[in-house]
Amino acid sequence: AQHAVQTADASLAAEARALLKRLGVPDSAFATSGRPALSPITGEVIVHVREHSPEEAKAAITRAHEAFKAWRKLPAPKRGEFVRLLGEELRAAKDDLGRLVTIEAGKVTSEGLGEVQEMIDICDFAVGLSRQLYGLTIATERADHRMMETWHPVGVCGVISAFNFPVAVWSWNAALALVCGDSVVWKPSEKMLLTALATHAIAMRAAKRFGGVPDGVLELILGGREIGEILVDDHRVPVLSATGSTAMGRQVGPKLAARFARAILELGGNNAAIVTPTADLDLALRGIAFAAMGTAGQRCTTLRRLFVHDSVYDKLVPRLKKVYSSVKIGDPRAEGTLVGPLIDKAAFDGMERALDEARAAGGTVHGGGRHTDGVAGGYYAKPALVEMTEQTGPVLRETFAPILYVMRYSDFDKVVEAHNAVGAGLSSSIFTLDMREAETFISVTGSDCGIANVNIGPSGAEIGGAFGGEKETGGGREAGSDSWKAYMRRATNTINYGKTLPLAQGVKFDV
Ligand code: UN1
Repeated sequence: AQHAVQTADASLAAEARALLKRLGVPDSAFATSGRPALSPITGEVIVHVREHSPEEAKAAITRAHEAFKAWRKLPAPKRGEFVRLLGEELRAAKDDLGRLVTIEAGKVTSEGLGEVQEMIDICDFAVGLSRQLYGLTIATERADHRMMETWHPVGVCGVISAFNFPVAVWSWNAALALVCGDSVVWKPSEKMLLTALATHAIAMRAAKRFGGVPDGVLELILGGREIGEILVDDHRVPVLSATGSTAMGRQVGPKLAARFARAILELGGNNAAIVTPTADLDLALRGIAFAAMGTAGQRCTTLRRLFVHDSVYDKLVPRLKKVYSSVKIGDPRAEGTLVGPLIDKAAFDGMERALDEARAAGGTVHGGGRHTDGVAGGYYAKPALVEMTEQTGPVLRETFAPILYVMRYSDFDKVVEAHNAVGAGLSSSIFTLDMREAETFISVTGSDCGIANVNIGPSGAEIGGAFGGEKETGGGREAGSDSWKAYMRRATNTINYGKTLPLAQGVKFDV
């Protein structure tokens, strides 16, 4: 198997180019002068992609703005029909697009496919939603009046997505925005140009089948930060969903606030789990391993801090160390690989730096360092388990790499406090069979995160729930539940069907 992987490397670029062709990406997307699109599997360049100029980006927003004017008039269930076709096209392309996610983002095969499955799931969700964009009818205090609310499309929805979920994040936003009657302009991570091009081509096929999708309803703009800024600054973009670091959110958030645009911010996480005395340790072990090492620690929901009760620490942590030292790291295409490459050298260096800081802060590091066996190029890291005596130094921030900081605790109230004592507030979990602990953890005095789980790790959320977090995570919610409301504007309507004009609050104004 080792040999097969080595020889397959020679054809990685060729395979990726064949996938792009099959997925319908036109040759005009590529130019030798463009930005190199790399695979983190080997670090090799697959192809050079033509990026957009600022003028082209502005023109795309203009097209989207014009398209919105027509799209908003189509009944929502009809818009849902387009999203249904998008889901069908994604189903047909699942294997190819999943494989391309593996090649471009370095995700292991099942996670590459899983990412496309999330896209399909949100399409299904949005199709149902297209017949459920309900407003309330409200009791009015005036006779012969009716009060109700209507939800209207809001305009162009900008989407800025990160490298780690290169296509799913677009779909959570786009599927909802489309049924809500918005048009969408997408600026993907400059590290993820190929999967973005492929996704756009898939969506264009669905649009063609649908027939009546106005040109510009879905736009893709490729480029670096300056292209993203155009989307952030353009007043014709009333809602912008941005996924990335807290540092990025600090730049984007105030700019959107200055022009009163709606921000859906999906920023950093520093997610924790608590393992209590009654925890099912077999289950906890698996939950922790997937959440901490899966996707090579590059999910915003990745488990980064683990609090283990004194009474189970010496049972759980040695087992965890064993799992860490035996987990299969390597080419994400190879069967059985659980941990693929980091996205690039900067990510690996960031991990090394955090581990040095942890050592300096008194931590004991198990694992870590570069994995080189059986891989040709790329930055593969050995996942690190770091025993810390206190929550300090690098434990307090997000390092986008497979590092799990482990700490002991003895008091439940204090551990909940420690759990919440970081900047981010995305996801969290508790492993316990004690009903009081479980309920307290998800209660008002428990976890302060947007996601709080019991006997499940913090990562791997389904699309049916609202996804997002509090504090430095940015407060945005995407995907399920009533997240759709962020993509629409609400009008409150009061209708007088009587012959007099009673005023609210009993005010008299007789002229
Ligand atoms: C992200 O890392 O950007 O819950 C999102 C999860 C996925 C989404 C992660 N459904 O892990």
